[in-house]
Formats: sequence, C-alpha cells, structure tokens
Amino acid sequence: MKSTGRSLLTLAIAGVAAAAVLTGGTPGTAGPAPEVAAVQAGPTYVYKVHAPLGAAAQNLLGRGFDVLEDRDGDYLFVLGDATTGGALARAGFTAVIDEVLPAPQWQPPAKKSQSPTFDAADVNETYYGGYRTINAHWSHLDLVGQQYPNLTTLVDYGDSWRKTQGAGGYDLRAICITKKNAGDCALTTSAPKPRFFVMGQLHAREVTTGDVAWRWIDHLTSGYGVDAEVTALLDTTEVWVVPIANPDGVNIVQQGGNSPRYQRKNANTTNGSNCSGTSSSQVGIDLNRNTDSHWGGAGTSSNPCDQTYKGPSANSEVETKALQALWRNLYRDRRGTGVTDAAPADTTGVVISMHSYSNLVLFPWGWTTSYKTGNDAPLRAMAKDMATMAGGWQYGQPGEVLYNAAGATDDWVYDDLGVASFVWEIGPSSGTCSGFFPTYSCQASTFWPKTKPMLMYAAKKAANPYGGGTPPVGCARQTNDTDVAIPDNGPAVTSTITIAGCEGNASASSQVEVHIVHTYRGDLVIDLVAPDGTAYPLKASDNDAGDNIDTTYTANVSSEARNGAWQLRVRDVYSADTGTLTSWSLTV
Ligand code: 0X9
Ligand code: ZN
Repeated sequence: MKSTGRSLLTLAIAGVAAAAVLTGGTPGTAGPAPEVAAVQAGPTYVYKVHAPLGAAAQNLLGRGFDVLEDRDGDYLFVLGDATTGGALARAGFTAVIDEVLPAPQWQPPAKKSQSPTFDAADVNETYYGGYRTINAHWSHLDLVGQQYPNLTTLVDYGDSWRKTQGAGGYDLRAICITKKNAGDCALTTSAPKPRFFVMGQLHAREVTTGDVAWRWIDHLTSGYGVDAEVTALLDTTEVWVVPIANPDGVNIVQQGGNSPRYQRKNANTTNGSNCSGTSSSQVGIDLNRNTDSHWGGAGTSSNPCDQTYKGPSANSEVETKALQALWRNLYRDRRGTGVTDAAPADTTGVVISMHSYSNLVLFPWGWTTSYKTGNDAPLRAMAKDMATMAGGWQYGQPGEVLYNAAGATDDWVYDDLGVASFVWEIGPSSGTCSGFFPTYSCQASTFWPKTKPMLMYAAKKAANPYGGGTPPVGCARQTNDTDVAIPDNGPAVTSTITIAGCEGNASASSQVEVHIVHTYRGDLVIDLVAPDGTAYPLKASDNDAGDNIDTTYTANVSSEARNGAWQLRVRDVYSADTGTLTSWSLTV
C-alpha cells in the first residue's frame, strides 16, 4: 500500500488546518449506492502514523482508526479521508500522508443484481478488471456442484444480514469437497475424515482472498483423478471452502465497479445508519471483532461507524452466528476454557481465515501476547512452514508482529473448539500487487502460485496438526521393503501391504511397483491378491532372459474395497535361476 513515490505526497499533519489543505483533491467518482449509504465521497488517504508496538498501537486501534495490517518499524498505516489527518492529530498522534489513492473511472459491474436467483451466465460477471461478483461466486458453486456430484456437497449455512431483513442480501454458502463416501460432508462432528476449512472475504474489501478460494475450488475439483496429490488429499480429507464469508459487504465493494469501495464490515445498519459512507466511516459490524472470544478487548471499537466496530454485543451478527454454528457442526470441542489449556495432541482439523494484506501468517492468541496458547509450539511450527513456503513471510501471534485484536473468528475457532487456526494476510505491503485492490493479473501471477502450496500443506495437516494423532496413512502409497527369497521352480511366496483408513473401492488404475533381483525374469509369475483373495495377474512367465524386475504395473481392481491386506504373490516356475523380492509399493 505504501507508495514508492511517497515523498511528493508526504505532508506533516499539524492539526485540522493541514488536513484541510488536502480537501481540494480529486472529487469523488464513486457511483450510486443503491442499498446503503456507503459512498466514498472523496479520495482515500493512507496516513503513516507513529505508533510503536504496545500502548501506542493499541491506543490507535482502540480509537477506531482504520489501521492497516502493515507495520514499518515504529509506524502503522491508517486508511481514511481528508479529515482523518486532523482526527489523528487531535488524538495526539504524529502522522504524515503516505499516499492518496487515485480514484479510477466509475464502471459498474456488468450486472448488479443481488437477486438470489442464479443462472450459468452469472459465472462470468466481474468487476474491477476480473474480480468475480457474488453472483459469479454463487453460480460457480452451483456449476461445480453440478459438474462434480461425486466430489462436492453444497451447504447453505445461513442468511446474510440484508437477507434476514428482506432487503436483498444473500445465502451464506459453503462447499465441501472430498471423494464422497458414506458419512462424508455430513453436518456432524463424527464424520469419518479430518476437515480442512478455508474462508475468504470475511473482510469484504480483501478481494484477493475470494479469488484464491475460487481457484482452490477449481484446483481440487478438476484435479481429482488427474493430480496425484489432489487425489490423495480428497481421498482422505474433507475440504470446506467458504469463498465469501461476508457477501453483503462484498456487494458494497463491487458496487464501486472499477473503483471498488473500501467496505470491510457487514451491512448491518441498525447501530450506525448515519455513518457517512467515507472509507473511515462505514456502516456495519467488523465480523473479525464480533465473536465472544474476548469480545470488546484490545483493538476493538465501540463506535458504530468505525472499521473495527465490535457490534452491540458478542456474537450479535447473523454472519458470526452462522459461521460458529457451522464450525460447531464440523469440529468436536477438544479444548478446556483456560487461556493456556491445550487441545489434545490428536485433535484434527485446520481452519484458515484468509485476509489481506502484509505477507503474514498469524495464529492465536490474537487478543493478547501475554499468553501463548497451550498448542503454541505446533501452531508456530506450522506458521513457520507456511511463511517459508510463501517466500519468507513474517509469522507470529498478531501482537508479536503487528497489534492485538480481540473477538476475531480465528481466535474463536481455537478458543471454543481447540482447532488449529490461522490467518493469512495475503499480499505485499508495497510495490507491485500491494494493497486491498491489486490489479487482477496479480491473482494469477503472484497470489495463486504462492497460496496453492500453502493450501495443500495446510489441508494435509488437518489429519494431525498437533503431531500426536494417527499419521495420515489413508490411501497414500505404501511400501513393503522386507526381502523375500523366491525359491527356484518352487512354491509361490507373498509379501503383504495393509491399507487402513482409506474408504471406498480401489482405483481402476491402481499402481503396483515391483522390485525383484533375479537372473532370469522370464521364470516369474506375479499376481496382486486383493484382501478378499481375488488374484489379479500382473505378469506371466515367458522367455525373457533379462535380469531383475523394476516395473510399475497398473491393475484394474475397482471392484475391490481398498481397506485390507493386499498381497504381492511371486512364483518361479522354471528351474535354474533364483532371486529375491526386495520391495513393492501399492497405491490403490
Ligand atoms: O485486524 C484484523 O482483523 C486482521 N487484519 S486485517 O488487516 N485483514 O483486518 C488480523 C486478525 C488477526 N487475528 C486476531 N487478531 N485474532
Ligand atoms: Zn482482514
């Protein structure tokens, strides 16, 4: 967000007067706001504010300034309008204007309907150079659901605030993606597979996160049976995606078209209907300050127009309540209520709340740095792995790298359920692809390539994030490398691989990799024997005089259940040569 040519715009704020110098900027170009008063009347300013870690940072946050997720030494950055500089000065902060954000030409989305009726054409509806509208996202879910019925389950987990008011609004929607077997994706904590959950756009203006969610859904559904890593993941894990956790807020953002609005919160106007609609005075409740995990603590505001408004009471918002109900249906509560109580080491599940920006991986506690969680070591280790994968992001508890903020959903997930929970702040603080609204091409060039391996990593970790559970054996390739001598022209010998925790039937192209040391391989007959005793020939005897076998055979064993004891059976059927089965591997 920080501009490279900052010096031209930098101006010390000495109080109201200095701020006034800047009010003659570009007149507002935002378009009409049909649903709520969310018009950004003028240019958006980024102020660089002296606020070292600790009391000063918390004071800034506590006063409700729109503090960006970005720190430069002793300085934080605040988003606002021309008057915000004066307000900062009056509150005792030293601030300079860091950047005045240009206001591009108004260009509405192709279609702005927020009708809950969708058609396939909506899937192509975009704004701001390619970002998908909510209609597009919801149509995408419907299309993916139609196209991949064996992999997907669509869940309507509630209504947005506007929908509850009969004023437009949206369903709250999730998709569960897995190779579906009995019991999978059921809204019960006893479902058989571990669960990975990722959500985007809880903060509406953080548009990168919705786009990453879209690509992740496509990557999984189109990759099953094609990409071995995706196939193994979906065979063993449920992947839950909420692409847009705050659709009402995103509706406000996309109403800006090519000049997206900076709406962060939901659209609930009950407590602040007369907020001016500038980027520093918006309707709504911050859904990342609204939960009952230390609600009203550090970094929360009581002013309804502030960006970090915590709401009138803990869990007051329908979006908050609906997410919590969903999570409680997906995860068993594994943690006590003490601040340092650990969830058991065999707790399963990982939840990622995607935000932007500042290239950070964060984990609880976010409400304080006075305590580490009881699962700090594995959470920190995972955060480090993900930060490294991203190319060297910072990681830590929010207050260690930025500021404390209470009432967030990420804290709630860990607090209430003990599930491993992270926030990613996707995107750099400065330069190309920085800010809330990066050029759309940044999604393909930068954010998806970075987040794809992080998502795969986090999803695989859902089986055993804290390290004390059953290793995720599942359907992964397994090897038996115990040597078995093959007697000359003698009885068959066998070697066993047992598959457990891998539901369903085996693949029509199961892979059997065989390594045998032998001086005349034409002597050998090899079969794969399924757990029910059915033999599948892999190789017959012949006149091949060559040494050794190092071959991967493909077997159609799709009528066999995967779980059970599989055998490789080898027999030498001619005299004169002997050998040893040294290892074999099976992927069913
Ligand atoms: O302040 C937030 O809600 C998040 N940053 S953002 O700039 N995307 O708004 C960070 C939340 C970190 N987690 C907790 N404080 N629990
Ligand atoms: Zn955010």
